[in-house]
Amino acid sequence: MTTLKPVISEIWDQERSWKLETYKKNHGYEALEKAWSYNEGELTQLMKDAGLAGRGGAGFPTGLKWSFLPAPDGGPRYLVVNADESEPGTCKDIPALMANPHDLIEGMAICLLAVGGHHGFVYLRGEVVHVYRRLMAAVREAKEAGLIGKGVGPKGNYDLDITVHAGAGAYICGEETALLDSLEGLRGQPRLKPPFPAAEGLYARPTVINNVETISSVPGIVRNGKEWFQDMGTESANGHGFFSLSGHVTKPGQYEAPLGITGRELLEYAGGIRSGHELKFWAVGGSSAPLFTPEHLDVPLDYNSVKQAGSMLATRALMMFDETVSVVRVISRWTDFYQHESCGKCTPCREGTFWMRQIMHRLEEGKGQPGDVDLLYEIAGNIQGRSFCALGDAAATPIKSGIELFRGEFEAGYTTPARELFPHEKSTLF
Ligand code: L3W
Ligand code: SF4
Repeated sequence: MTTLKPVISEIWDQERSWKLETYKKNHGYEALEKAWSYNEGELTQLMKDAGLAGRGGAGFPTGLKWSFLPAPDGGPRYLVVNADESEPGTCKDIPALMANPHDLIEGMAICLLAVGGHHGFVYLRGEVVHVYRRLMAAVREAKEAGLIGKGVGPKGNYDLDITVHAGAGAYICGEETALLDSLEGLRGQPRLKPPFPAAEGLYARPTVINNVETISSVPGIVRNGKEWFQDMGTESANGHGFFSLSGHVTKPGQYEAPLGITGRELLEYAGGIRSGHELKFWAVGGSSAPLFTPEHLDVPLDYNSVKQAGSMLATRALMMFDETVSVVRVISRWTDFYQHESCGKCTPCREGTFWMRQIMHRLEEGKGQPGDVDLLYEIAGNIQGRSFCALGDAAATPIKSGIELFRGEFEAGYTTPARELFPHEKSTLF
């Protein structure tokens, strides 16, 4: 049985874990102190050697991303932290920011040193006002302690500023280039890539964009060394990560563990499926990835293994559904979400999510028309690979996967409402 590995969450159950005092008592800011003595390029190399990959969904190698920044030209270079967490089921960054904001601040300071930047931004989901306040208070504490601010570091000559920016609650602003537009005060819509943000990001300057969990993983690596990180995980995926369990599990929550832990092991830590019920299907990487069934419970949850098994590790948001749940109703709610959040820039996603939503609603209400399931599958297939950003694909993926796995349930929607087929559905999810 794989042992859980609390790293970012190690101090979460300590009293006032979010305070600088608590963080410092638990080795907080020791990594930053160490980082000041690294030569140019060494911190980036350390991330490459450790094998840290982006924890926001794509799993892109972090050190490689940092190394993409062009050589300094005297102008500003930025770090932007993506804290716009809003994918259904994804709930790791917000608790991490609430319980341990200094881990992120320390990681940001180290990343800025690594890339020769002086200004970091946190783009935070707008609805979480309590997190905004906590993060602002933590930045203030770090400034007052002289850890960041003007003229910090052993020579007192390095400026390290952090700005916390609250978005306005649009899922698309979690897409990195839409986030940059939003941060610049524009309407948040994805930009054409390339140029990638590493070359032309915020205010058209070289910019590193990483997820909260990615940057919060940096201090541990600097403090404990690359071997410590390499020793966790599998051959293709090093280190620790959050696995967010929700749905019909006995103890939902965040489980920080080495990558490669299985769904079965996580389920055991979470007390199993609620008493008297059994697992029907589950989402492994939030609502954007193909669904898994009980037969996937032993797949090691690392990038390659999950891909080989036909899904995506993505945000490691495991949503577990028991036999009382209608797959049509679940996917219908996700489709509502994607249609609502579609930014409207490209036709396949703007129109396609609207059509898919109409058909999903018909099937859910038992008012489907003959041929609807094939039509739905075809529309989803036409959106995939033809949308401007990942949101279009994300909307289409669970629909295709749901039909492939549970076609009979979709076709039952020609005659029978889902609520009649699943009268005992008891869920806190809807
Ligand atoms: C420079 C190159 N940079 C790639 C950078 C790129 C980005 C990173 C990965 O989306 C995924 C998405 C969602 N020169 C580069 C380069 N880069 N080639 O590498 O890029 P990409 O486009 O693969 O991913 P992304 O845009 O960062 C993230 C999936 O995550 N997802 C997300 C869910 C939601 C949340 C949330 O609510 N917090 O994360 C779920 O599946 O679909 O595939 O930085 O610039 N040649
Ligand atoms: Fe906007 Fe959807 Fe097109 Fe992305 S795929 S650019 S969210 S309309």
